[in-house]
Amino acid sequence: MAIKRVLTYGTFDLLHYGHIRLLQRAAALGDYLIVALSTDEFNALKGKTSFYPYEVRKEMLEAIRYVDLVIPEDSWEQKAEDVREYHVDTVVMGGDWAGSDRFEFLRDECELVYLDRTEGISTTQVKKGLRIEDAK
Ligand code: C2G
Repeated sequence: MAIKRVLTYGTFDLLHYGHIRLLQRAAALGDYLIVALSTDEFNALKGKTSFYPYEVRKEMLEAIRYVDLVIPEDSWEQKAEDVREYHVDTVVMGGDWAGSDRFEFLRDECELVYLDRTEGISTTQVKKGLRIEDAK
């Protein structure tokens, strides 16, 4: 039986249980989970500044049992190529991306699944809750 490969994208800054629950459910959809992690440069394109740099965010994701491989996400345009290059069967994202042009075109390349977000937690809330000054 062929290995089912799943791919998801994100910044995963200040890793929290909302991220973990997304990764856990994404991993359950296949046998191998790849996370395309936004680089610091790509975050700048997204208008985001992460508290932790790419290398730290990558290290933390690699420590999660549900994650098999972390690759860099450095452009909006790489997704179709990622799906082909890594023989991905399913792309999974949280529901805040449901119906987005950034992902819907992938339906020609693979299965596309949106999972419910975990309510009550977000990186922004963590920052506010811990009174962390916005990363400069
Ligand atoms: N997430 C979730 N529940 C939360 C917070 C986040 O399910 N409470 C999910 C998001 O829906 C996303 C993943 O966790 O699927 C990573 O969240 P972010 O790091 O905020 O990802 P984002 O900045 O949306 O990056 O090209 C796409 C982008 O890279 C996606």
